[in-house]
Amino acid sequence: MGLGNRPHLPDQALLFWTKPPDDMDITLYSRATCPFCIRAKALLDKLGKPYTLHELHEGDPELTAAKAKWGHPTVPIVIIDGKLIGGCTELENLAASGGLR
Ligand SMILES: N[C@@H](CCC(=O)N[C@@H](CS)C(=O)NCC(=O)O)C(=O)O
Repeated sequence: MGLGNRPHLPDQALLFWTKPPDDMDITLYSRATCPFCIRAKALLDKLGKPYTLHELHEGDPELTAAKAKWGHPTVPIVIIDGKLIGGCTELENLAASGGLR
């Protein structure tokens, strides 16, 4: 099916549709003690998905800048191919829909 004929899909599914999962460029902004961050990293590790990790501290300027840049007030901040996916919940939803195989 050509891309013009694709059914209506949410953004996360569309990401999977248009790009093979193995080519995904995954970046995580995280705090080491954050349970949601631990969950997100454990999921990616379990799936064997490589990712770039920015393990930061509360008040770290890089974390403050990332929250502002992506408009996402909590950690983890999950970026795939330069696009904000969301946090741990959205990452888990993406995985559950087959988008992270
Ligand atoms: N729904 C979010 C919840 C994330 C969340 O609540 N993270 C906490 C830390 S565990 C947080 O960022 N709190 C504010 C902060 O640390 O600045 C997700 O699934 O990622």
